[in-house]
Amino acid sequence: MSKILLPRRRFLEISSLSSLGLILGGCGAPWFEQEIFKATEPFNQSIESLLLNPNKLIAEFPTSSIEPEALLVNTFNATPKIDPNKFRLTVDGQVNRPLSLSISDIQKIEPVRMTIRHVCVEGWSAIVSWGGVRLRDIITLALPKDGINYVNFKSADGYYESWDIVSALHPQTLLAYEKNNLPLPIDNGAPLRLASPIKLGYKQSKWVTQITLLKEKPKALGYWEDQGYEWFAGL
Ligand SMILES: Nc1nc2c(c(=O)[nH]1)N[C@H]1C(S)=C(S)[C@@H](COP(=O)(O)O)O[C@H]1N2
Ligand SMILES: [Mo]
Repeated sequence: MSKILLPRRRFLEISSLSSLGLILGGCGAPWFEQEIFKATEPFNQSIESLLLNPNKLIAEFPTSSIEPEALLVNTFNATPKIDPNKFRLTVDGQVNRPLSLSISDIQKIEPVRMTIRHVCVEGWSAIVSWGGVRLRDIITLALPKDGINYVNFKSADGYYESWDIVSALHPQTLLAYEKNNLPLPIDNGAPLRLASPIKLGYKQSKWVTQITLLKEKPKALGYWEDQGYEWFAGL
């Protein structure tokens, strides 16, 4: 997975402080240096071993194979209206540090880009380049408790999804804010959507507003799953 090329100033910002430091530093909290230090220590054996596990990476495509017209907008409710200045991503559930992140907080986390195939069960696919942050980086920031098995995602249009924790922590599972090297269009889920080469299209929630870490599988599995579609939906 290639890193996004950044202007030099931005690169220095990112390389000189950890993502965690930048975000917590923004809160002006006096305890933040101490917290950064703590977060580098093993905080959770099971999540930690998943993060260290050599996940099988899915081969990516060269950017020359992007199919700009092939990604069809597939939205089942009305496209939500989100004010990017007021937008917050909530991370809660079984975590030691619940988060409420603004777009600029999220853009301080190390950005990554990947070019992958998006596959919709309705019989189409598209090679797309996504840019954003690894979901695992957001989950790590929230200091997850031991024994988490599932992640629930709520979207601003009422869509909802749940994933297994292993897939959620896969290094190619992103919260994307760019599509094909441009800011993510509203119709494709701006400001933040899931993107991953390991799951079918309907697992990849657009307009994600809330991420909840869970020990138990939720009763409501997902918008399509609750109408009979497969839950794991791996590719
Ligand atoms: N919030 C939300 N996320 C969603 C959907 C939706 O209707 N609402 N549709 C899903 C389906 S079936 C697919 S194939 C992809 C389509 O993404 P796109 O509209 O960016 O092409 O989004 C998925 N995520
Ligand atoms: Mo889909």
